[in-house]
Amino acid sequence: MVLARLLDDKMASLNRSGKIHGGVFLGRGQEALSVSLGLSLKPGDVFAPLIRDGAGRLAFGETVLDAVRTYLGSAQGPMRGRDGNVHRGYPRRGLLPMISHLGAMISVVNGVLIGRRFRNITGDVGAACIGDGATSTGAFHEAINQAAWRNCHFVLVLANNQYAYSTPNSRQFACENLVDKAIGYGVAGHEVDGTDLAACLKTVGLAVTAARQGGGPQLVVAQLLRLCGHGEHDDAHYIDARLKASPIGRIAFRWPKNTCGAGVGPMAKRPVISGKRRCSWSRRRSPPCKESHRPTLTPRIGARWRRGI
Ligand SMILES: Cc1ncc(C[n+]2csc(CCOP(=O)(O)OP(=O)(O)O)c2C)c(N)n1
Ligand SMILES: [Mg+2]
Repeated sequence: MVLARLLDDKMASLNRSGKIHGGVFLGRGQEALSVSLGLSLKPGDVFAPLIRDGAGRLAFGETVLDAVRTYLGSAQGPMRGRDGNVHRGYPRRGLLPMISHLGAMISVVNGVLIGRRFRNITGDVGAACIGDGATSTGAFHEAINQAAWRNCHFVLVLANNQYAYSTPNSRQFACENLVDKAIGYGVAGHEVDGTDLAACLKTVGLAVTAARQGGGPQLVVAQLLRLCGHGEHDDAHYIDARLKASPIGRIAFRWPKNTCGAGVGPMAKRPVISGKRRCSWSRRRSPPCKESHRPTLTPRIGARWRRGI
């Protein structure tokens, strides 16, 4: 975790000094979850990390040199200088190069696992990482559904870092807790404090073991906070400076409700973390799908809604 954080800091500094061109995307605050997944997988397993999974990559066996060489566009890097940052990978070693952050890798991992099954190779686990934002995409829905009915040896690790770019969870989805989605797809759901390394190692380890033993797909939802912007081009002004300066962001979930965080009960329900009070918009918000509960519709669209157009 420390190595991953140091590497992230170095990449950010190289970016600021103009040595790295293009985007730099960091995993500050997400290391415990990411490293737990990397450590829980074995050689032969398939791992599809995302832009915030530097720690998991290192734990799975990627070298610091490969990461730095890719960012610097070196011909000696794994992508031979043809990719600038986070799309690097080694398919033969089970570390898949990512396509998109928004759920695209789930079906890729499904494909690898199903392909192996056709060749009678079983016992391997496939793992993909996504963020809260990805759960609103069709790619997520289609792929988790496919993994479920195919009963893939699959672990989907969801880093709920409270934002997709600058959009807080309260404006992304209406469900109370993302782990509730597991039951709708018929997969096992686990919830964990993503700022607690011991808890992450235990929960992710259990999920990987369950998937390996044929227990079907496992969804692990971790509550944590992105301690930086979406990329280094984003100063994350919408996140409280005290939280960004904290080492792992845990205080975000310890602050009393309706001040700056949501408080960690069993798990924080809807932590909208910003300098402001917990978003009044989310408290005023009504359950979806009822005509009378559509306060945000303009009168014109509201009329159309009522006419069913
Ligand atoms: C299909 C698609 N649409 C949009 C994007 C642009 N995009 C990249 S990351 C991102 C937000 C992701 O948020 P989240 O899933 O919460 O992950 P986080 O960045 O918080 O780790 C968006 C909109 C994309 N990569 N692919
Ligand atoms: Mg997010």
